[in-house]
Amino acid sequence: TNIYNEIIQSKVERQKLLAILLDPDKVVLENLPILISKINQSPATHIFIGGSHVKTTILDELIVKIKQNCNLPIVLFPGNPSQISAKADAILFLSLISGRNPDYLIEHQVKAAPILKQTKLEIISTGYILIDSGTETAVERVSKTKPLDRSNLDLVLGTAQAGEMLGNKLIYLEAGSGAKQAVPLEMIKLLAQNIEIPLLVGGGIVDLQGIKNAYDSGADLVIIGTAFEKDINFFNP
Ligand code: 1GP
Repeated sequence: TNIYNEIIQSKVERQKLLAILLDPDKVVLENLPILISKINQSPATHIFIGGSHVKTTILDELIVKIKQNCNLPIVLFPGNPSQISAKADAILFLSLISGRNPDYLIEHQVKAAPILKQTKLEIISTGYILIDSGTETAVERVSKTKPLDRSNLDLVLGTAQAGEMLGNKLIYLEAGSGAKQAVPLEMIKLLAQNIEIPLLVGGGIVDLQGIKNAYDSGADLVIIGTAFEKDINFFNP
């Protein structure tokens, strides 16, 4: 299967997608069976794995264990080239286009390319746009880049469109994990109406209504990390 083609197909059919983001540093392997059963009962369509400062050496093991009991595609969402595992299905090959730090625009990608060539991972180039959420998030701290102003819609749109023109296959609009405020809905609307490629939205979405609002505004895929991490019953009906 080709994960990107399935995302495109879902967009065409207006079927909304949901990714649960697991931070491998925070997953306790003993708790994995219950975590996986909760994921299997949830509406999730994808598992994203990553974080800004993953130090784990258990990444391969974690992915293998998830795959034993869960059929969802596993997509790496790496903070740096050490967070690559050939055991996953795909990788968001990120470029932090809201920032002006060359390390996160091209340097890490140059280091990652030969490693990725050794794997069968599906490479999904992704324009990653960090939006200000009021307080500093891990992405901002680790990448040493400034997020884009929440009110500067023209700049955010120009950034997304440039990302698309550069050949990115996805745009990921990010408030940052655990953000106090999610991305503004009018920003999602504006981007959804003015780019062709699928729009991913995450960061600071803490309830089911927040997910619905993002979908209604035009997000094709929503990422939930912290809310599910804090409450394993987050998706219970
Ligand atoms: C972070 O967008 C994801 O990259 C998810 O954020 O942890 O706030 O859900 P949360």
